[in-house]
Formats: sequence, structure tokens, C-alpha cells
Amino acid sequence: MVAQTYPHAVELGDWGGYRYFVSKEKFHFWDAEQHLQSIDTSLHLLSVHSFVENMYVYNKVGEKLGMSPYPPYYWLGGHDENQEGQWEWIDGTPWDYDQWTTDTSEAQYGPEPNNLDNNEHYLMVYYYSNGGWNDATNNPGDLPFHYVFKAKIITSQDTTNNSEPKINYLNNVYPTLFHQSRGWFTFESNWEEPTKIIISDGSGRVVSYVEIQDPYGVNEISLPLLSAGVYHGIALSGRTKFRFKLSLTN
Ligand code: MAN
Ligand code: CA
Repeated sequence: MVAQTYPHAVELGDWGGYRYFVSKEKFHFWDAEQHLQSIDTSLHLLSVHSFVENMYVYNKVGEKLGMSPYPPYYWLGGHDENQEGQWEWIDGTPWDYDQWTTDTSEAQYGPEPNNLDNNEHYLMVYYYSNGGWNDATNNPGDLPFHYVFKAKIITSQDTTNNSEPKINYLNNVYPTLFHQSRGWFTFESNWEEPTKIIISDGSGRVVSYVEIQDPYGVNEISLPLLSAGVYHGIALSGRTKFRFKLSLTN
């Protein structure tokens, strides 16, 4: 159950305990933050802390707003206004992740952030950037953009005695598996060939086998409801292999 809905915004979906939204109207950067603050002072332009979160938002914004009359460009809540090159999130969370555009095929000025004309201090996402970030200007004559924010999902359930098993993934290479909830994982990679994911228990018995046809980006894969223990997984794509370990505690 969610406490609030926001008629000025389009719902993107729920992720990580929050409901995500994109504004219907377009704004300049600080006007966007002010608009949000005028609705509820607990709301800020979105800070992004992982690849999975970034791609979730990017894919949903495209899906919900469509490409007409213009592709959706949108603000995130980052800026380096205080000190050039020192990026920070308006909501005060640490700058622990970034996804600057590296693809220079469209961008004639090279990889971002390029601080063009020493005048780009605000974080936005171009629809054509595959989720990559750009530093942009915030001048009165500039085109306004949509903005993204999230609101905490408030449930009426008592969650203090939550017996949901906890699944940790142990790996530090790309691609990765992220725990979403019991029985569900998110698989992220830039692999483009069909990928098989096989998970076996301590005795080598296969407990899960999933095939992803188009693994590029973020995929949700379902796993059986496993009991506590350590599991070994392998993801295979062409000649690429990725091994991971899951430890599941009740
Ligand atoms: C425009 C602006 C810049 C960006 C370049 C990339 O000039 O959006 O922020 O760096 O395009 O070509
Ligand atoms: Ca730029």
C-alpha cells in the first residue's frame, strides 16, 4: 500500500521499497526541484546508486512517456554547482555510483561529463544515450526536461517480524546478480547473446535452470524457493562464463 499518489507525475513502478515517478511537465533543473518541494518537502530529484536502478528508471521512462512528440529527456538530482567536477546529489546521499555517457558516436564533444563552455553543472539523461548521463546547462533559454523522483512505499504491515529469507550474492565481477526478493533475482550484464543461468546446491544437484534470450541490460530471473545454504551458479553466454555464489540464510 502506498501512502500517496502524485497526479502531476506518471508512475514508473516499484523498486527497492520505493515507488518511482516521472513528471508530466518539463522544467529547468532547480525549478524541477522546487516544484517537487512545493508538493512535499520529503521529495527530491532522484539520486541513482546502481546500474540496475539507473536502467530500471531509463527503461520505464521510455516505456511510460513514449517517443512522441519528443523522446523523453529527464533530470536526475545531481549537480557540480558548488565545485566543478565534485558531483553531489541534492537528496544528500553519497555520490557512490555514476554512469556517464562514454559513447562518442552521437556526442561530437567527447565523453561526458564535458562541462561544455564551462557551463554544464546539471545531470540529465538523453533518451538516446542508453541510460548514460550527461552534464547539461540550466540557462533560462534552455529546453526544459521531465524529472524523476521516488517516494517511499509505506505498508500497513508490521515488518519487524519478517521471516523472509535473506539472500546474499557474493561476487565482484561484472555481470552481477542482485537480490530482489525471495525467488527473484535481477541479472545485469552487457552480454548480447542468449545466456543460460544454472544454479546448483552443495551436492552439485541443479536446482534452477533459466535461459535469457536477450540478456542485455536488466533481466529479472526467477529462482525456486531455496532452503538455507550455499549455492553455486554459473551464467554461460557464448564462450563467456560467469561464476557466482549465493548464500541463503533464514
Ligand atoms: C550538447 C549538450 C552537451 C553535450 C553535447 C554532446 O551540446 O547536450 O551537454 O555534452 O551535446 O555532443
Ligand atoms: Ca555535457
